[in-house]
Amino acid sequence: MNEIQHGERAEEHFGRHGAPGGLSISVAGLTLAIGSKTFEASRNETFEFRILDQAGRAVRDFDEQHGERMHLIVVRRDLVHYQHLHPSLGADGTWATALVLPDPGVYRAFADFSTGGEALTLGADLWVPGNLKFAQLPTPTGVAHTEGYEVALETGALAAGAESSLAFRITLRGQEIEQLEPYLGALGHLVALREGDLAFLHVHPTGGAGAQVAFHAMFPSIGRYRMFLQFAHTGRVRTAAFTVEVSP
Ligand SMILES: [Cu+2]
Repeated sequence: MNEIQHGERAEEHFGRHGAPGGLSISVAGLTLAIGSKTFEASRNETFEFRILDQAGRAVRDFDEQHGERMHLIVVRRDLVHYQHLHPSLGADGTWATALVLPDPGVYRAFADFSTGGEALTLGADLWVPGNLKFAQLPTPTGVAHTEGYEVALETGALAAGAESSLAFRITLRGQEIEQLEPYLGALGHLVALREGDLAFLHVHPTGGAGAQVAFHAMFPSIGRYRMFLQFAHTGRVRTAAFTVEVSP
């Protein structure tokens, strides 16, 4: 695991450009260019995109982060239907992956990558026409359930602009699981998105053991955030989602 040193974190969280990631389709001369942005609900489609430089050429050299050269996060704008995919890179610089968008709505696609040593998260919207039913953000809670697992969030009060420690403990049928399995070079992967604009926070794994995995996160402002924890157990990746409230 490429553990990021403490002092470098603030810069990585906010980028060198002063803002959280994922809010823009173009940052630092690099632009996310997507193929078709309109999808049919529940249909298995191919999603293609490229990262273009200022001259409009597709970037083809990407650095590995957490064992992959591209992390693609897709979530509906009301923060349901979270997906985390690893597209493959074609020789011409086109990234491609199968993608199913389950229900109508507007989705946000985040391309999270590093090139030339610079880590960036670019974002663009995808559309699924149809009869829209938006979900309310669930109220904050310290426990989430997924596929029979209960995941408990152990943290103190979360404060804007300060580094927060987040730990998760995973039980199955009332018993702590014996050992989390490695996923993306750590014992889990966590993405936090801000309600209202879907600002994308970089969160770094800080360790863990047995049934517990821990992270450091920097929430840039007050407000509510939806956190998506992914962990591996019995050979499968599971996703648990939490709403948290960040105070001044
Ligand atoms: Cu990934």
